[in-house]
Amino acid sequence: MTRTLYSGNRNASSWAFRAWLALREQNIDFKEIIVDIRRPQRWKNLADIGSFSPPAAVPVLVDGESVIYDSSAIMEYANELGDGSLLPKDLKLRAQTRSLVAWQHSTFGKVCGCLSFESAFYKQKKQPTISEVNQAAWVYSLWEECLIKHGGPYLVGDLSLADIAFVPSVLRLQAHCPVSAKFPLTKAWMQRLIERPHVQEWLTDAYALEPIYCEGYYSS
Ligand SMILES: N[C@@H](CCC(=O)N[C@@H](CS)C(=O)NCC(=O)O)C(=O)O
Repeated sequence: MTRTLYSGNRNASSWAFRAWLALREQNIDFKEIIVDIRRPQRWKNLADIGSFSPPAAVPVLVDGESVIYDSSAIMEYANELGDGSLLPKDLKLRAQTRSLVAWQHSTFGKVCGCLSFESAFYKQKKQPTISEVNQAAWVYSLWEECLIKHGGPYLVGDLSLADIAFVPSVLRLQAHCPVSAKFPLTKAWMQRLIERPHVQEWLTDAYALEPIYCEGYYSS
């Protein structure tokens, strides 16, 4: 096995989760090395990653001589190594799928920014603020529109990179701001995503870990 994914702690690395999930959904063989990104060991461990991958972050996929860094590049690579089914054949639908992935990748972290991926695993959840509830409802309405437009069962029809990209956000948002009956398709889509066997595999490990508390979570 020459393919190695350097990933992160199951309850902390949302980016590694996306890359790992795309590889798994495409049945790609890989060895996994979990890099401990908790403080204080985080700095030394990521510096070590920096010795072969310029961003000094996880995930990184090393495939023979190739070093593929950044979750979105790994997700695209997984799709191309596999059967290509995670991007639609139709040009415009493919562009829309990539737009959703790019949105998640670029600015989606600002949506309920204090509700981190780590916080999805806290036993004691904080009460969301009104702003967080409104932001989550706005996102749910946009997901609902996608599901109506493309007919489901996933955001652009069949399971795609867009669904995979949003899994960590689905977990952190729904853990704090449950979807209302106004968005039935979104509610069913979230459930469908979470129930996927590979998602469950990651989550079983994540819930078994000691939570990682983020500063300011309970006071924001
Ligand atoms: N854009 C990168 C983000 C990766 C990232 O921020 N990973 C975190 C762990 S979840 C990390 O390694 N951060 C180290 C740092 O930013 O210094 C990707 O999609 O892979």
